[in-house]
Amino acid sequence: MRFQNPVIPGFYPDPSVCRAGGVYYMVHSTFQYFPGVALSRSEDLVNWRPVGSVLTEESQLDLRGARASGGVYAPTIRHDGTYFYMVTTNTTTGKNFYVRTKDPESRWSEPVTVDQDGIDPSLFFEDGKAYFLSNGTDDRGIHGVVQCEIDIETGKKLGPSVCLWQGTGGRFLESPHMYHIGRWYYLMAAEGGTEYGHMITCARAEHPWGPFTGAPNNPILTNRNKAPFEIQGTGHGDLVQDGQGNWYLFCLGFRQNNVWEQHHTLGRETFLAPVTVTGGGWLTVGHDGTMDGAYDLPALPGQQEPLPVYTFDNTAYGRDWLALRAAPGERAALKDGRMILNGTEEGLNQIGSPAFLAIRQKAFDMRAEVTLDSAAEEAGMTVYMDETAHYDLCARKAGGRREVCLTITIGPVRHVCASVPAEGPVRLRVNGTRDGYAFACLTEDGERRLGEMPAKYISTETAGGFTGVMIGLYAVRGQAVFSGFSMESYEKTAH
Ligand code: 6LW
Repeated sequence: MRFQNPVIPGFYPDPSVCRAGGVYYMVHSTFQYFPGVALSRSEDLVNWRPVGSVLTEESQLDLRGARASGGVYAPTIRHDGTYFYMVTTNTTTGKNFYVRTKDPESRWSEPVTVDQDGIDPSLFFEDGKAYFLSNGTDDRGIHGVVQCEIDIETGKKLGPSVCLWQGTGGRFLESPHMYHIGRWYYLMAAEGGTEYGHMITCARAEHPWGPFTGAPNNPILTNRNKAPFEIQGTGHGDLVQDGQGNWYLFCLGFRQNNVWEQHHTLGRETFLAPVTVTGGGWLTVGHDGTMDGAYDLPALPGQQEPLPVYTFDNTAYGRDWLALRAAPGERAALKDGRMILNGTEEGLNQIGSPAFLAIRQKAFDMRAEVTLDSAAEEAGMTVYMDETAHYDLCARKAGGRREVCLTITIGPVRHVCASVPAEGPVRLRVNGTRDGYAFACLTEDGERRLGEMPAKYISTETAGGFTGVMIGLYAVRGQAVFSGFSMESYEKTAH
């Protein structure tokens, strides 16, 4: 099949993948969003269907007080022959923990914590043993890829944490994963930071405790010198083998909104490239150690499917719509083709859990529309990076009348750009392009344009952090009823 990258567009960072019974499952980090850790499923490695979240209960995930891009960092998913395991870090509580289940599409267990520090934990199972890896500090105080053996039933360490490898000298050695392929144990990691210098490096040893030797072709993947090219920041990946013995790499990367401006808004997305094990026993990624925008892989049958038009009928809370920092409870309900939000005192600029549900923006060229019938003091549709960077198209009460306005938050600046009087239900419309967003509302008097805002002020480069732009619906102080939602992609490529 010929496919376009990213295979999973939009805010789906830190991919980790495993195969069991001919089905592939992938997990992604979700930071301050609830429920935590996105779960997707595929039968062909190219078409991925979101199936829900791993950490669905507040007893599994406490995000109270999580700042934007805090909370859940990179997860790993593994199958030991009986159970699926998902291991991750809640950076807000500082704990590394795992949960498990026999059926990943049902409820996962309560968390088991492991007393080894660092982020990006991973598991490696072999011969009845469970190895726990992270980018931490070992029992002698040495920092790097650190490993200990654990009792998988209790999470207790069965021996010391030992530093296995310190990488190739790049900053932020992260995302360690161990694989046993043929004669060698391979340790794959990311270096360079999750920005434009990102890369994947590799080392191998004949034993899971080393000594590890770095690959002669390190970094085995980076797009840092691939220019002009829209795919940047490729790194943090995981390997998986198909039923025919072929190896593939899934990794994160991002698409610059424009080649000559270093901004990206859609977050870190998921990319796929083939992997070759050379005659000398080293791993090579893609054609030349870079990530391409498309590959032709005859070993993968079928066709890449385009993005659907997202509506309230084909989306669900916890799978497509996410809340902030806590289960939405009474604050939000999505049923019978409508979303009802019961606004509290909390607005979008606080580190809290407002009446808010959001879906990932997946294509630059897109249109999102919704009809809003609001009795709330303020309610609307927001193009939302985080609490410091969002553009809100909202209906609100102003001096006894109602109006629709475009309000922006860019860092400390909050500004009402435009407003038009509007009584009764209104249809809100956002058109996105690589350059920015155009905001309009449709009332009985016809279409009223409220203005355009550049994409770059809510990009990762301006707002900071590890997340991507979401299209959110929200309400403050009072009830708002949303209906007729659609989010359509007009991307020229397969996506
Ligand atoms: C993640 C780290 C990284 O834990 O970014 O790109 C951090 N790599 O490995 C947050 O996603």
